[in-house]
Order: sequence, then structure tokens, then C-alpha cells
Amino acid sequence: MLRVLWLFAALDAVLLLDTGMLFPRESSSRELKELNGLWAFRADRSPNRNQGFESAWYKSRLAETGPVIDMPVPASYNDITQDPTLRDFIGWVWYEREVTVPTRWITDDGLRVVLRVGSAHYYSVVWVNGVKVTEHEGGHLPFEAEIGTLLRKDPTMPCRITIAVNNTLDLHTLPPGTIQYMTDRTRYPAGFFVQNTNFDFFNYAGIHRPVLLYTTPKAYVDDITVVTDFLDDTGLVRYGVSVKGTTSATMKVTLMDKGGHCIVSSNQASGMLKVPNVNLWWPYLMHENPGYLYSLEVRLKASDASSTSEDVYTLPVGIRTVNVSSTQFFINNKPFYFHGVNKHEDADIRGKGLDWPLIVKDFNLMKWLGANSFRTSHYPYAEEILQMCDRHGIVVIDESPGVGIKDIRSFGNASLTHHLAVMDELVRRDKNHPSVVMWSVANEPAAEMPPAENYFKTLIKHTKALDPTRPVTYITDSNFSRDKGAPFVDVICVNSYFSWYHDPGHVEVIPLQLNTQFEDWYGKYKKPIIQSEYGADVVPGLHNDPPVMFTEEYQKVVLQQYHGVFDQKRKKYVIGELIWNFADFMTTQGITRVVGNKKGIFTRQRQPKAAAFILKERYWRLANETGTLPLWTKYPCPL
Ligand code: BDP
Repeated sequence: MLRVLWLFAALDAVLLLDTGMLFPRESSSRELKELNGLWAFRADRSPNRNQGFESAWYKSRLAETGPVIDMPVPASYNDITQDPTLRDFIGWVWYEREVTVPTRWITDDGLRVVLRVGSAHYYSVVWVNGVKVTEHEGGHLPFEAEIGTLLRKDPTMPCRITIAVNNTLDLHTLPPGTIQYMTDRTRYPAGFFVQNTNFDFFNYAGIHRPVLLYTTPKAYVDDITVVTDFLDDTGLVRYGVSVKGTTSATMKVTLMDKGGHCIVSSNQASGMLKVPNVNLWWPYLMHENPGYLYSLEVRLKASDASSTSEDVYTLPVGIRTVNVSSTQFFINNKPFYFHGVNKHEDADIRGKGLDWPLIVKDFNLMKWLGANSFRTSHYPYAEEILQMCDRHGIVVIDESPGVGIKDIRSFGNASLTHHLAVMDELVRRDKNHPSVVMWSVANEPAAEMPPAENYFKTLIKHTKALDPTRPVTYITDSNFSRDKGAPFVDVICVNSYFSWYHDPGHVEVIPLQLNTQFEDWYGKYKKPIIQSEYGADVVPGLHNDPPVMFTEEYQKVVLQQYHGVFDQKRKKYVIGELIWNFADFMTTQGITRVVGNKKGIFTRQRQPKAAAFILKERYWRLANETGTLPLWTKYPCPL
């Protein structure tokens, strides 16, 4: 009974958010039109980067106000052309696309037509036929606007979509940055400025995720929230549906199994569904049938005159629980050990643009490696990726774009307010993914600074209020004795680079230093610990034995030194290890980076370095010890 009450409380908290951001899905009531492909594009190279607004480029076709080039969507624009000034461009760029909208979408004024952008980095303003329809701050989360009403005002007009995107980062953006003007005319030309940041990846920009139009009836399912639990073999799905466009509606909510058979249904907008003989959602390598998903179908019909048609939306649902003790992490009440990777959304040519071949290749590599988890370092990844995690049972630590918060001015109220809003948007988008087991609010902030205490206390409390069902953390860089935020996290996540940034070349210090790190953190906070980053750069193909830095041998030996300590501590309070990084990735140029960060165990083209085989051997061994491998995958791992 207590458990059931808790489920209700958890759901009410999540429902505090007032509008939904459901992933757009086709159904018998919803049509969808993808606008991916070639868009017209121009960077605003005027000295103040503001000519586009001053000359109102959104009012006519972009090609009429100046030259345009082809730009693929989704993709970062930086690596598409041969022009170095576009790769390193800072300021507004303009995208435009004309769309033919099906006539029935316009004539049927019982339909909403929604324009949705999966993500665009960093600040976006959107116009349709010259009328501003929305703007959005933040690079990794979706935004949308209803445009049907506007299109109906003049059905003879085509639907011309203009999106201006600005990649400038300042002290209050997430991630933060500063613009520095170089005024010494003996060294820099007039107007010369640079973008400074405190994070280690290229600030790719543009429209990174799909743009699409979709329809819903006027009375529609705006949001769904599910919170799950189980008692013995009965699954409990507490759900809440939020409806917009009508004040009175009839509803049918049906939970179906994988085969589409109805398990249980209800005609209430919120309630508890009981699932007999439940198939729980299990992580990859922890069960012979990982990633089991039910479907929650919601059928809604307005019972007043506001809308005549039914709206249908189907949400995948995984039934599982997550809990943390002072020494362990539990999924479905069984201890879970994270053996996984940190990733980036990053690849040749497309930068951070969503790319299906790349996504599927990465999942195949993770499964080959025996990885059961990853962290979305250092920003929220595409929803399409989280859906893959749900289906394959890959566990996710879902991170906000709070990376590189190092300047004391980025701990003020303006920054905190924005950070809270980003957590709202992140939780609203990802709350229903069974694969997401923990929120990470930031990476390696300067948590020793005095304002960090209040900042993280507020941020973590807020995130827990949004979602009391998942633990919350932020990632620390080992500033153990000075860290002001650590008391508020549920799990300590610590990054360290022994024998790399400290004591370079001395792998023999790793066991002692790592042991000290763990004992210090656990001794002080008595919370479970994840080694959330460790690793070493390798220029693929460089060899030296005895090992020296940047060779394949050195990365191998660094990993092995860490693993020895993990094996002692995982029996106590260490609950996971995530390699930095899954693959090499692009960074800003600097003297410590050779065409990007080379700490990948795979190259940027996704070919294994020698250390990938060490990790594969280990992860499959760990899976064998800690999970229940399906028979065909028994250790030693498959080729
Ligand atoms: C860590 C950061 C990560 C960097 C990594 C490195 O969290 O973003 O890429 O260091 O230096 O501290 O390789």
C-alpha cells in the first residue's frame, strides 16, 4: 500500500510541468511530414551579425536577399563546406525551406499543424511566411509551434519556414562561454573576436535533429507520464494523461504487450494499471529478454463541440524500478553494475547531426563491447537514441548541457534560472524512458567556489521535485576536499586522469591514487561511486613497448591499472565504470589536441584501437559475473 501511495506522489510531482513535449508519432489521427534534406542557407557575415534582422531576411525568400548555399538538415554546418570561416563562424546563420502542405491540413480547421525542431544549436528564432512563430534557447532539446491557424489565414501562400540559429555562448548560456574582442590593432584586424569556452568538444552548430510537421486533432493528448513499479509478479503502471483543446473528453487507455494483446484498460485520465505476470524491463546482459516494452495506447475524444475526431497516441512503456543504497545501485531490486561508455554526438562531416547509420553502428559496437550503459556526456542526446536504448536495454545517465561552468559569474541567478528551465525541459522530454535511470545536472563545474553550494542544492532539489523516481548526480573532477555540491547528490560520479594530466607517463601511480580517491570520497559521503571518466589519448597506429603516452600500448596499460582497483572496490561501493571515450571526437584547436580528442577506444570512424579488445574482454566477463547472460552470449564473448 505504501508503495502504491508513493507511486501516486511521484506521478503528481512529475505532472507539475504544464505543457508536454511528446515525441511526434504517426497514428490513425496524426500525420507526419519530415522536412529533412536540403535547405537554403546563409551565414550573416555582417560586422554586428545582425543584418538578417535589420533587413528582415525572414520576410521574403532567402535567395532574394543575397546568395544562398545548399545545407543538409539535420547536420552541423561547420564541416559541410571548404570554407574555414564557416567552420569557425560565430553568430547568426539562416536556414529556409518551402514546404507543400497537404490541402486537407489547411481546409480541415479541426486540425492542429505543429512545426517541430528536434534541436538547433544554440538560440533559434522561427518564422513561417514571415511571421515569427517561436524562439528557443538551448541546443539539445526540442521546441515546437502550432502553425495551422497561420497557414489558414492565407491558404494560397506556400509554407515558407525560416529558422535563424545563433551559436554564441555567453556567461549565462548552457554551456557557458565568453566572447573576447581583440583590440590590439598591431596584432589583430578590426572586429576580430573569438569564442572562449571551458569544455572539450567542438561547438558544432546548426539544425542538428529532424525538423517536421505533424498534425493532431484540436482536442489532443498533450502529455503522458508513467511511473512504474511491481509487487511480486504484478506490474504497476501509474499513468496520467494531460489533455489540451477541450475541457471535457472521453478517454480509453489500453496497455498492450509486445504482441499487441490488450492486458488492461481504463477510461480514466489518470490511474493505476495492474499487469499480471509482468515482463519487467531489464538491461542488456542482465536478462535473457532485455528491453521489454509494453505499449500504452491513449484514445481521446472531446465530448463537447471543440473537436469531432479522436486523437490516438501510443507510448512505449518499460516497467522497472531504480533504487540506490549507500553501496549499491538497483534495477528491479537487483544490483546493477554500470560497465559502459561515455559518448559524444560527433562524427566526420555531419558533426552533431542525427545520422541513422551512425546511431545503429554505435549500438552494434556497444553491444559487441558488452557495454550495458552510457552517459550522455555532455548534453541531452537525440530522443531517437534514447528510444534505441529502451529497446535494446542500454542503461542511460542523462546529462544536461551544464558543462564547463567554471566562471564565478556563471553561478548567479540568471544562470541558475536558465539551468532550472533546462532541467524542466529535459525531464519533460525524457521522463518516460525506462533506459534513463539517473539525471546528471552538470559536468565538472567549479564546485569549490562558494556560490556552488546554493547553486547545486537548488538545482538538485528542483530536479528531484520534478522526478522523485530517479537519483540525481553531477560529475565531479575529483576536487574532493573542496567540493561544495557533493553532499546533495545521490551517487558520486568522479572523473580522473591519473598518469595523464597528473604524473604523465607514470602508470605505476594509478593503483595508489585511485584507491585514495575512492576511499576519500566514500569515507566522507558514504554514497556509491561511479568512475564516470578515465582514459588516455591514443593516436591510432602509434606503438611503443614499453608503453609511452599516445601509443596504443599506453592506453591499454592505463585501463588495466584502473581495472585492478575497480575489481577490489566494486565488491564494496563502486557501482560502475564508464570509459572516456567511446570514440575520438572533434574539439577546438589547441596544443593538447591532435585533430580532436583521441581518448576513444574506437577511432572517429568507429574502428577499434587495441584497448577496445581489453575492454570487450572485461565487460563480457563482468556481464557473466553480475548479470544473467542469454545462453548464446555466454562468456567468452562472441566474435
Ligand atoms: C574531462 C572532461 C571531458 C574531456 C576529458 C579529457 O569531462 O569533457 O574531454 O576530460 O580531457 O575532464 O579528455
